[in-house]
Order: sequence, then structure tokens, then C-alpha cells
Amino acid sequence: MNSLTIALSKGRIFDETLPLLAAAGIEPAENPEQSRKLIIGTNHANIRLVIVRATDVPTYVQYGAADFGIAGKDVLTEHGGSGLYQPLDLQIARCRMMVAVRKGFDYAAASQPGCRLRVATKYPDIAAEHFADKGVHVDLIKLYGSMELAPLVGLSDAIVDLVSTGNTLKANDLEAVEHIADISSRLVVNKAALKLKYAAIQPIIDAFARVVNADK
Ligand code: PRT
Ligand code: MG
Repeated sequence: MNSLTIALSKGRIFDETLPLLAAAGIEPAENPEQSRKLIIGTNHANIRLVIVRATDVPTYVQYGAADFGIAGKDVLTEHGGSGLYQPLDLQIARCRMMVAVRKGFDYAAASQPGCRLRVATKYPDIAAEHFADKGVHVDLIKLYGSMELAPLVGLSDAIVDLVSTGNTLKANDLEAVEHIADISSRLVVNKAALKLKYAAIQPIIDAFARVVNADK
């Protein structure tokens, strides 16, 4: 029996992945939120979960340290996707990649072609491509979290960040001014593992696909 390692991040992706795993007959032995363990067993002796940072999931899968994993399209776009198959959009952890500014900031005037804008983001590649398409010059400031703070303290004019309910923007007197992309999480599979462990991996992909398609 092939052993399988699945890379997941804590939080929303883990929570929304549980029903998918259940449909494939996989039950984690522990909740990573209540455990400090980074390797979590399942009801199958040959299947284990590794708990990593959301942004690290593609890296673990790319190098084969995990056979497959689940990562947001935001993270995958920034990673570049090399060495990964992306067979399934799981439609979970959905949100929107947006440009946001302080309320009252004249974004229309500041984002004319030829203008120069300071943009803080965790997603420099996505932001660079977006503004290049518009012909706007940007000074990108890379942050690792709490992007919403940047325009409030004069670090940047705008942010590129994920928005789901919009509550964080609202609580910080920011407003979304541009939609860049719809984001959801994808199944990512190591290319070599899919070939070598096809018999073990494909039924899990099929079970996930049945859940996703049942929700349509
Ligand atoms: O938290 P950590 O730094 O470890 O990593 P992470 O923030 O990348 O992980 P996590 O678990 O927060 O997010 C994992 C994935 O969930 C992301 O890669 C996205 O694909 C997806 N996702 C879906 C989101 C959101 N919705 C989301 N709203 N990721 C982050 N947010 C943040 C957003 O950055 C903003 O700060 O939530 C805030 C806005 O939420 P609202 O509801 O107030 O609009
Ligand atoms: Mg987070």
C-alpha cells in the first residue's frame, strides 16, 4: 500500500477541507488547532497530514515532501505552480483579490496610465501584473500580513489584498476600488507522485470532485 502525505494549512482551508476528506473516507486523528503536532495521522495507517503555512503548501508538494495539498489560487499564482498538477478547483475558501484605498482617496485620478502609485501587498507578482496591464507605474512594498494598516499610516497609497466579507476593510476605513480576480482553493498534486501513486491518489481526487460537482 502506497503511503500518502497531504499538505494542509490550519484555519479556513483545514476546516473547509474536512468534508472533502470525509467524502474520501479520510478522518484526521486530531484537530491541528488543538494540537501542536505538525504531522497528524488519519484513520488510514498509510495516510498522514502535514500542517504547514498556507504559502508553503505549493513548496512542500513541488518537492514531493507531500504528495498533494490544498492551496489558494492567490498562493499558487505567486508560487508559479512549477512541478504541480492543479486538477481541481475545490471552490472552498472563496474570496476576491482587490485593490483597496483609504476612504476618500481619489483612486481614479491616482491610477491613470502614466501615474505612479505606492502599493503594499503580500502578492507582488499579482499586483505587478495588474498594474502593468493598466499602464500604471507602481512601487511595490512587500508585506507579510495586516496589509490594511499600510495606507492608514502612510506606508502606501493602496493595497492589494484578499477580501471576503469586507468587514476588515470597513473596520479600517478602507474601500475596495478594483477587482483583480476571484480566488478559491485548488487541489495541487506532485507530478511524479500522480504517476507513481496513481492508484492511491486518483480515487481521492475523484471523491473530492464528486463533492464539488454535487454543490453546483
Ligand atoms: O495566516 P497566515 O499568515 O499563516 O497565512 P494566510 O493568511 O495565508 O492563511 P489563511 O489561513 O488566513 O488563508 C489561507 C487561504 O484562504 C488564502 O491563501 C486564501 O486563498 C483564502 N482566503 C479566503 C483568505 C480569505 N478568504 C481572507 N479573507 N485569506 C485571507 N483573508 C484575509 C485577508 O487577507 C484580509 O486580511 O482576511 C481579511 C479580510 O477578510 P474579510 O472577511 O474581513 O473581508
Ligand atoms: Mg491569515
